[in-house]
Amino acid sequence: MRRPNILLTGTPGVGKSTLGKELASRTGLTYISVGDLAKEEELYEGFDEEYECPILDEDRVIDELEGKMCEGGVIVDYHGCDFFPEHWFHIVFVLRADNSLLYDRLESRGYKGKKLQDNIQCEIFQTLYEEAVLSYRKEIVHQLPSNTPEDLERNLDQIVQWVEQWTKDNN
Ligand code: DAT
Repeated sequence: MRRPNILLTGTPGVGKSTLGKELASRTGLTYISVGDLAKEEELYEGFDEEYECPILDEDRVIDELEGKMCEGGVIVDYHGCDFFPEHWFHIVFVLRADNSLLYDRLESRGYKGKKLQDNIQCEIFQTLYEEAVLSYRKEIVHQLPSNTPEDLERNLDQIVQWVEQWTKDNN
């Protein structure tokens, strides 16, 4: 049976992994965090001194995921979206959170100084939304508010419904 691939993107802290894991458990799709995958498989090509984090080796990430993406039924979570092959995804969700909430979430994750400020700016300038609409057909890119538990529940309901409809239409 064919199943769709979903991309969850947005600034760190907007709620991608929270939504992605719950979505996987409700739909049976496979959740993949690109950040976690890169850590496990060491898919890096150097170290960014300014942000004190390793630099993702995008080509190796693509090689690593290609087989699974061809099979379908994958939920990909990453705070970037312009390097994935466009044909991988049937739908793209950009999660959005209010600045003050995001600030608190990132601060409690231990972000501070420039890293914290830059991530808040990334959300203010809707960097990931712009990246998504430049990288995918506009019709498949959707923004989702991700501020409250009610938002989470609403997003889950909507996406579960979409997955069921897609699966019906494509089998
Ligand atoms: P991301 O994967 O985008 O970095 P996350 O899923 O780890 O984000 O969530 C960051 C924090 O925010 C975490 O403590 C859970 C909380 N959170 C996520 N979605 C939320 C929502 N809709 N309402 C309230 N809190 C949320």
